[in-house]
Amino acid sequence: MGRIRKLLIPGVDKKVLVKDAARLLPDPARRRFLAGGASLGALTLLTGCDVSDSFSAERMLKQISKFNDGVQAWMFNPNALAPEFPESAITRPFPFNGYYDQDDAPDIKAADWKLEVRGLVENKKSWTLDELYKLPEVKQVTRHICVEGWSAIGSWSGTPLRDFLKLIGADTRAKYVWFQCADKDGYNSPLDMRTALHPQTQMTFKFADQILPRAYGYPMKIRVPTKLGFKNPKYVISMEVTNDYKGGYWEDQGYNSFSGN
Ligand SMILES: Nc1nc2c(c(=O)[nH]1)N[C@H]1C(S)=C(S)[C@@H](COP(=O)(O)O)O[C@H]1N2
Ligand SMILES: [Mo]
Repeated sequence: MGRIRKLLIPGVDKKVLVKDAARLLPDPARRRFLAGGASLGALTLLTGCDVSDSFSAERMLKQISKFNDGVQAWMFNPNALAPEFPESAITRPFPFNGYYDQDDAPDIKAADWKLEVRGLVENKKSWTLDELYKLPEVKQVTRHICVEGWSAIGSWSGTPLRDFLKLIGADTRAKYVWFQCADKDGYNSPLDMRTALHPQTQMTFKFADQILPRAYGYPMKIRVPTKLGFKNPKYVISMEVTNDYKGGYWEDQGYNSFSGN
């Protein structure tokens, strides 16, 4: 069953909320927030608050009014690291989210799958899962924030995307890395190169130390803890290094492609 959920905040006027939040932010954070498009997504990422009703909107504004310089640095400094958490903070069960029901998620068999590499790279060879599993593994426990109004802490392991880009001889002066996924009606998302090279941006093969379950993107997702959930493509089948803005599933529906810091 198709199920496209829009950003819904019953009883909350999104424009008023964003305006109030901007007013509460001290300069220079306010100027940067406005220059960055002043989106609800940015506020969600900034506060970690799930705005689903007027109560949580109020809580979000309270959070913002308490901000200190440290929090602002995390939000507005592109080199800042997303906060990491202890394993005890992991949300169980971790939520599934897609634009369809979980039963309709791609069901990929390892033997049929290869990661295709395209565009501005020296080595365009496709990668099997066995080859990718041999790459160095790093674990992160970070918060995933969805614009639809929830957040959860998860544990993801895999290889830093920037190391892989180096390995394949990617032209890192290009503007984007564009990911395509196996979803039946297509899903894709462009990632700006600065974020692709961020130390925590990861080609993920495991969730909570186990092979990535189907629900969370088997066999590979891209984990981007400095961006909102929709900028974390699951079931990835190809990556293309490109200077062209190719759009994305949620980006094409009006969500800011930047969506994070
Ligand atoms: N291929 C694909 N990737 C996707 C999506 C999707 O529908 N298809 N949904 C995005 C959104 S909006 C969110 S919040 C996260 C959800 O990831 P999870 O199911 O691991 O919680 O995946 C993102 N990546
Ligand atoms: Mo999301």
